[in-house]
Amino acid sequence: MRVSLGGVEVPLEAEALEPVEGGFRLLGKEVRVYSPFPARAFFRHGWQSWSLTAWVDLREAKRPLFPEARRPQADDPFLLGSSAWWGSGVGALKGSGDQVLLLGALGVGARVRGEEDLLLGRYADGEGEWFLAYGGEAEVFAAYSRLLPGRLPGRPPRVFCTWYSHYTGISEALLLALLEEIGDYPFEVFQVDDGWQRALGDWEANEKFPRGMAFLAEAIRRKGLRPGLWLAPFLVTADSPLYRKRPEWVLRDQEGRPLPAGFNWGKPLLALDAGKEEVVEFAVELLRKAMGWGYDYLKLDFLYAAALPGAEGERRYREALGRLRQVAEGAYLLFCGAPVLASLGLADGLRVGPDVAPYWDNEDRSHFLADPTGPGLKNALRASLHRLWLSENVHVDPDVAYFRTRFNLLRPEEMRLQEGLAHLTGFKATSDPPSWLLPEERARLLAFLSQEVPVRRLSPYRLQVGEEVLDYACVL
Ligand code: 9PG
Repeated sequence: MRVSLGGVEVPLEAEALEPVEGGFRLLGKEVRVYSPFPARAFFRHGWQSWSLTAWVDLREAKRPLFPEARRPQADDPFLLGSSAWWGSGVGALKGSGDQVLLLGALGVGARVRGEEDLLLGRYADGEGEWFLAYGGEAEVFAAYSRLLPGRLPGRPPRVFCTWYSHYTGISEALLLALLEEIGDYPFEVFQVDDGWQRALGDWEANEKFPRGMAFLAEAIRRKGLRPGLWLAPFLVTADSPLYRKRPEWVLRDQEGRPLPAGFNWGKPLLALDAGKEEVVEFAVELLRKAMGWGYDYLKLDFLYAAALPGAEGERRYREALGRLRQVAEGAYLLFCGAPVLASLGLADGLRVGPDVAPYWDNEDRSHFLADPTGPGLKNALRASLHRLWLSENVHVDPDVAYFRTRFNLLRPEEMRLQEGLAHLTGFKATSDPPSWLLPEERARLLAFLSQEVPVRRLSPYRLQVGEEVLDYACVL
């Protein structure tokens, strides 16, 4: 069959077809759409928060991400393993002009492949619906986002997050001192990140938190802030007590070997099988426990583990996370390291890029290991910038902004680019302790948190933020 889209004829193969606002709705386990123009670039949508999301040049050879052990933590391993360009759920083509052809799944568990003359969409299992559109980049992505699930609880929060200054080096004494320090700034959430727990799977306060997590939550509340806590509910390592106690909870391959779930903290990671009722109950109890301590802002991290091996696991993921959403109805859930499209409608906030870091780029990892998912401002900006179209579905979290020059290799103009995304999305977070800041940096942090600066999108990759024009061409 063929359809007429924005004045051009587009041949396609699908089981059914109907016009909808802004394009067409297609049906099929596999659909093929033939491009009306020779495509040069493919919008490659990464699977989870940290995955590469950008326009890629179709004429350039794809380089395999190295080492293989990191792949499950970087993206849907299928996307990385194929020699063709595949994206997660949605893909788009661009030629020499401004027009874009977009094919996006309306259900979970789909992938889209891009070639010079073709967009091929495929659901991992079963039939599903698709959206097809042709037009300006902003318009086609906006039309797609309107058909996806959403949940926008008020405006995004202003967060002090402990990760990007103290990393795992946090303790009760240090956090109590930090709470004193930030008292004069209009934060709403004080979020305790990784470093408080005994081990992955062993979610009790470690010896650095002698009075326990409920005590800390109470101290945070007394300062007028909402207590936030980091959790990775579906992750364990081979030396986790939970793994030794419940080896049968771990996600395994056909041969019964634990499925690799990435590599972090210097160890290989394993995933809990979110298809098992006991595992979901464990996660439910974990959230209940954290909320019982007084935390009602939860950063649920490394969530891709609940969906491995990739698109095939997204239905299971959505069911499990739907259960967590129910028990934490009143809490703010920030999803991180999470399959992006499968999280819509469940997450309040969603990290849409890799971690920032106080440097621009780790070239060894980004370039020589062909891994664009590692911490660094360049990688973080690139992915976040290409996911701003999700802003009507979820609070888009571009990660924290930096104001400090202490312990920081970033140049001021690089930090501004990150600050610009925070102004645009409204998700304002930092990890900079005021005591690390110079007087003018403190003033800038205060203005960042307390002022609403008008933001105008001059083009998809240029922003006017207040008086300043920010050009993101350096990360494209
Ligand atoms: C805590 C951190 C912070 C951070 C999260 C997540 O691909 N990687 O190597 C990789 C490592 C760490 C990481 C993300 C990716 O960080 O995004 O905000 O909470 O965990 O350990």
